[in-house]
Amino acid sequence: MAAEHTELQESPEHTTVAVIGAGPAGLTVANLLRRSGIDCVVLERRSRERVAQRQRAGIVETRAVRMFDSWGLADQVLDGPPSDGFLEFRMDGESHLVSDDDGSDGLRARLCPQQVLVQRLTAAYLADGGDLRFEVADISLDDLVGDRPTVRYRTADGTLRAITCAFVAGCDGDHGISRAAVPNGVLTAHTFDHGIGWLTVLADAPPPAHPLLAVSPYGFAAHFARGPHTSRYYLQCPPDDHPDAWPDSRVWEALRTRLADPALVSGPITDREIFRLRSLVHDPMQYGRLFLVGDAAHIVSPLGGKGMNLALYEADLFARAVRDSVHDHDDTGLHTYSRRCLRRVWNDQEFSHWLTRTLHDAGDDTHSGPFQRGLARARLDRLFTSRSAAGAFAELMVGLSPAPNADAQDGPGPGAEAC
Ligand code: RFL
Repeated sequence: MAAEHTELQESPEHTTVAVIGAGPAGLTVANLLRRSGIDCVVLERRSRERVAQRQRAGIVETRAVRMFDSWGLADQVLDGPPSDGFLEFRMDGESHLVSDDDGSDGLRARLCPQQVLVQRLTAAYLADGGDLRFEVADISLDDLVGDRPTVRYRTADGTLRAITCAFVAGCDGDHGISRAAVPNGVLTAHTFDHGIGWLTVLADAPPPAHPLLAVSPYGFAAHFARGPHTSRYYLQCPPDDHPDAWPDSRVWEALRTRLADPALVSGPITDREIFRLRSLVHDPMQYGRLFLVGDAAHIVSPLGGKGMNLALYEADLFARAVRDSVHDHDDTGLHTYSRRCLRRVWNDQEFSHWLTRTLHDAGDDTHSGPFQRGLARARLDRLFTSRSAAGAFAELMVGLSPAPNADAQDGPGPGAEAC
């Protein structure tokens, strides 16, 4: 019974960084801190098995691959072959290949499903002696603007524990407790609802030759690899639609029509859900000694493949900032964290928004009318025929813009004062 467990069982532990959440953001933060010789504790509410099964993203972008490589972690945590760098746009059945070759040298994007990255980051962290506690409950954060925040939580057997720390990394996604611990009025939420739904289906079926985005009068559809024998598909649908309205036969028929591929090979569907395309940014991404990382601070609609990759970018920035503070007493990285993150967040939101609008408007013109349809098709035509338009697109795909030297010019971010 809860009343038996309200007593704190031990005096508080101390660590330098308490990391809340063991998704891509939290596990990357933890691994990079460990590599920097900085102690941390990761608290995750789910079991190791549940965390390791969450299938979402499929590509680690070029910038993130180079980031893992710079920490000596690329071989350990990235599975799968390099992406060949091509994206296929299928317009009313006509194929256009667009390359992500931005002219830069070095490692390129890797095909690596999110759950595989999470499994490998978990294994790397534990093999390195990392402290990762699964199935914790009732986490609360106190004294975030003081020198020593306190994290309280309950273990799986109901024992109440407390950890004091120098910093909290809030890596617990959109529905976590970290952002909720910030007092009302401190953060501003910028939201956008595209008014579009997507049915997403995971199936044991052959992946496409290239990530495939299809535009047609029947609505948007996409087909992505999620492993050598696994695919993820997306079908535009009304935002209030229900998965039960999409039996297998309807899914495969709609995919064959919209992908203009009557011979598309089907397979057992293992997951099916409908979600609304929405975008969200919280500003600032810091409150006192709490730093929000990844989906805890923002949601990017999936087109463009930026959500997980942004989380990896911010994890790197945060770990470097803590390293500089702890080892060199240099707090510049902490003070500029929010502003530097938000610069990239808005950059990626714009890319994702552009791609989302363009691919939906160019298809079914009942959605936004024939004028918007004409504009969207003109944008795609420019992408397929103009070398400079293709170059700008490639730069956004690989994740190397805005350039790091531009980051360095940023001043302290809002909300940085309390740290
Ligand atoms: P996560 O992955 O949500 O992990 C948060 C972790 O925190 C835990 N947690 C808590 N732990 C302790 N206490 C609490 N109170 C807690 N509350 C939550 C959770 O159990 C979990 O383990 O956030 P993180 O680490 O910031 O990573 C973000 C990415 O997961 C996300 O951006 C991507 O999945 C977005 N996304 C995609 N991103 C890409 O880069 N490329 C893609 O192709 C791509 N496809 C997608 C996507 C997201 C999708 N969804 C969510 C609509 C496709 C889909 C369908």
